[in-house]
Amino acid sequence: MLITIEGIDGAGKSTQAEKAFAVLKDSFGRENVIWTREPGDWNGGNLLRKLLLDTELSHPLSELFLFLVDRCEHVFKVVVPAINEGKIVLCERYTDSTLAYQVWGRGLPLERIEDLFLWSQFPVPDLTLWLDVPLEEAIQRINSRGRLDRIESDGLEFLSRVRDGYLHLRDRFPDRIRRVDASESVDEVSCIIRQELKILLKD
Ligand code: T5A
Repeated sequence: MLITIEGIDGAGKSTQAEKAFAVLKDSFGRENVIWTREPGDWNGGNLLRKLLLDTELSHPLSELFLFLVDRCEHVFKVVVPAINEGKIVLCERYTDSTLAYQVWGRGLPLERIEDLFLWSQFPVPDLTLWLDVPLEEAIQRINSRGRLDRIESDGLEFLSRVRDGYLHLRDRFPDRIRRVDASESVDEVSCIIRQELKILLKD
């Protein structure tokens, strides 16, 4: 079982992932659930995360390929082994991030990137929780935390295109991608997510 959490920067993914992880651990046991994130959550991945978030890259394809390198290592070192052991994998950011940011955000071609996903045999999530928050709210949350990373510095217009991307993806895959109104309080958002998890896991 693969559950992903998506959304623009500052949507509250980490905050909610922590809460969802606690719910899943309570229901299925600590040993049966893992919480991971992209980019970088694999042995050696910190270097790549730093490169992606802190280094000036001159071409959008460099960014794309680095995210894909990161995903290959993360998927085949962490995600797939856990799925094969029957675990529930909770992952912050995954393939939809690449589509929303690199396709809608940077303007790279959708079909080519989807072909790369297929070729790479990345497992498709069973459920994607898209935390949708107004852009201004997200920017406020990011700013209140201090220093911006390279991608966060791209500004409101870029984030707006990324949000459009998530909207398109939700319309395209309505059974997999659930929109969660993330402008509510932390507890209210967590409650909605708990309901979504219940629906998924009772099958
Ligand atoms: N990227 C990633 C790509 O371009 N392509 C890809 O393929 C992939 C995988 C990763 C960057 O890389 C890009 C996307 C990203 O720009 P990241 O740091 O991993 O960067 O991801 P971010 O989205 O930037 O992580 P953030 O930590 O900024 O955002 P979160 O996790 O969505 O938000 P969170 O939980 O840290 O909360 C942010 C702040 O808001 C508060 C929190 O307390 C915190 O201060 N908050 C709330 N406040 C009020 N009400 C709520 N409901 C709140 N929920 C959280």
